[in-house]
Amino acid sequence: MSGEGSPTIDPIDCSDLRVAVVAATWHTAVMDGLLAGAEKALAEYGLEGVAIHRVPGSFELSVVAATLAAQGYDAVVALGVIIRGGTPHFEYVSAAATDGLNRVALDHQVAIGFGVLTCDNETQAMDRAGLPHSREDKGYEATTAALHTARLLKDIRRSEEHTSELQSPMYLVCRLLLEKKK
Ligand code: DLZ
Repeated sequence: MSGEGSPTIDPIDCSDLRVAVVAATWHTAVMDGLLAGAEKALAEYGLEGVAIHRVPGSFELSVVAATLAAQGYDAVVALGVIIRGGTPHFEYVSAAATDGLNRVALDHQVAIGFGVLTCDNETQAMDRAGLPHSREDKGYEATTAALHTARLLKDIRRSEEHTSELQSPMYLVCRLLLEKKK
């Protein structure tokens, strides 16, 4: 996948959202770049003091994301770097992280920022890590995607609540009584 076509989106206020970051530890230099990108985005969107939970590898991201989602977080940003080696392990860890995080999003209806790089080598990963010479900043991108999705989910739920309030029998009776009084 190329980074071409990625949208430019303006920051929105997300200071009312509960957000957490879960980050793997493999490939330290790349992870440092992803984390810095995530922190930059969180600050731009009005979020301070967001907890960062470290897990050993990308395989462990999903279970921690699921626990955070079950605790009621609006968005969980997952960061990891998986680099292809000489064995099929790459495929298993990549699939576990991707499928696992997607499952958390759907099962908990929570915004998940997918900031897991799956690369052939370290150079490719460095190029996407938001470091001074990188072309892309996937930590920033994944965080902004999660925040915009969380905002949208919250807005949809609010308007749904409002619509069902307007349709409740109590509301309709009150409306009728008020109309009669006029
Ligand atoms: C084992 C492993 C390997 C080979 N490569 C990576 C990697 O490139 N990136 C990553 O985040 N984690 C890797 N891991 C560790 C697994 O994700 C996991 O932590 C271990 O298999 C222990 O469950």
